[in-house]
Amino acid sequence: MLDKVLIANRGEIALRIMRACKEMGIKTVAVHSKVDRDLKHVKLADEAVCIGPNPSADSYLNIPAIIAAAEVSGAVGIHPGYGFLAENANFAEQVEKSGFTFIGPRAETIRLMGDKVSAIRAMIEAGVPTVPGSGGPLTNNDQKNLAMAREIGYPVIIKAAAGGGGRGMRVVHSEASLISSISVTKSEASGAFGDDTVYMEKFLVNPRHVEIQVLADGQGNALHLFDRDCSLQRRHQKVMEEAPAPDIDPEARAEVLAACVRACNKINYRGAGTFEFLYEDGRFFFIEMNTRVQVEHPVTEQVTGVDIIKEQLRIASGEPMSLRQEDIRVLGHSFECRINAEDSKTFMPSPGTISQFHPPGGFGVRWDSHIYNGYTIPPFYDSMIGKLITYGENRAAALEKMRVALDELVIEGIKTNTDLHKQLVRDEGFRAGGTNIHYLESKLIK
Ligand code: MV4
Repeated sequence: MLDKVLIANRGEIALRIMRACKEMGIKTVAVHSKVDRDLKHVKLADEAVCIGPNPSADSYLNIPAIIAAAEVSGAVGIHPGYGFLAENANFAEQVEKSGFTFIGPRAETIRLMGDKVSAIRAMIEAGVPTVPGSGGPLTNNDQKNLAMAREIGYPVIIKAAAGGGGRGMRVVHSEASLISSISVTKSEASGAFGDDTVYMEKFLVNPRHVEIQVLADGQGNALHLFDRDCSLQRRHQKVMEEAPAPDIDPEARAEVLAACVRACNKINYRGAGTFEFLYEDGRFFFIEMNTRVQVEHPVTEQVTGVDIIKEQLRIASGEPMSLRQEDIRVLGHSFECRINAEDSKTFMPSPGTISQFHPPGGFGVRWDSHIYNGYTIPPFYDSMIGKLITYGENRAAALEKMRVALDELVIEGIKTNTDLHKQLVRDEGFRAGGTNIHYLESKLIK
């Protein structure tokens, strides 16, 4: 087992990783920016190293500083968490070349999935269902592109190969705007990512966002931990997630789960990963793969009983998978509300000092957060300050748990989005289950 792990992240996920390390007897090294010396996990770490000034670019994205901190502290492994350097193939490569263990997939796999065109190609080869589309980069041949869109059928969507997560994409509703949309998406992609490669897909009008969690040991053993629904989002930021995804066609689910495991084995995937799908009219369509642990991993942990972070640490230690697919079952239902320090009307970040804090509790209630009474949320980073997770024997029970837990949560001194969640758990449409990716934004406009 890894002896000492450096956690190259901050906030709730750094604390989550630290707890798993401590339970496994792994020593921990926290790295932090100047302002982050008061973070809860920094105080709890065996060692802490300041890696630079407050802007992420100078600290949490500073590869030489992080590798130097691993060297001086004697860490053997580096866990990237999510965001920051988690899906940076060059970072993974430099970590390994410096003699440390990157707690995640091989750099080559991160690169394969970071390029959305090569990711889709790999999925097609593995028999994972993808959205009808170009299946490769668009050429500069206007006539060919027009013919392709006509064949696929409008609306289509043009996406940047280097994009993902909603960045660098444009919907095209008719032939008249196809060619100009391709060139605008290309020049935006060139500016944003330094790569103007774009591809085309049929635009699905009312899909749900359903994703599948996988674990693989890189030694030929891959398994899935079933699915999550992450359709409730605003501007590509997820707001509330649940596991399992409600009201999914059982045959389509069984097929797609098996296909994801097949794909992991085909590319010799190592670590935790997530296959993102759009789900519409009872069918799954692959769009992207995330090669990291995700914010919403706790809902899967609640319904499967598998500690995903501990599994990441075991896999990185070189242990073969101890879990067996046939032992993994979904029992009950789980929700996660992302609690953000933001204005409930304008969604503007609301950093500041927490003057009163009372977390909710009780059977089936989990609070994953680094905040404490008197903690000051700095203005430099993401505004998510905690995740409230509930578990119940079925969807309705987990939702009632969430209603009560949200009413118990007290955070004063800053603005939070707690009221939005309180409205959502009482919303008839959401309570019925299975709402699509447009539901939250259409509700908010009213
Ligand atoms: C799509 C789509 C419809 N059709 N692709 C947005 C984020 C990125 N991961 C992919 N996204 C989408 N791709 C096709 N072919 C609609 C979206 C989309 C979306 C997807 C998941 C969750 C929320 C979304 C909100 C708007 C658009």
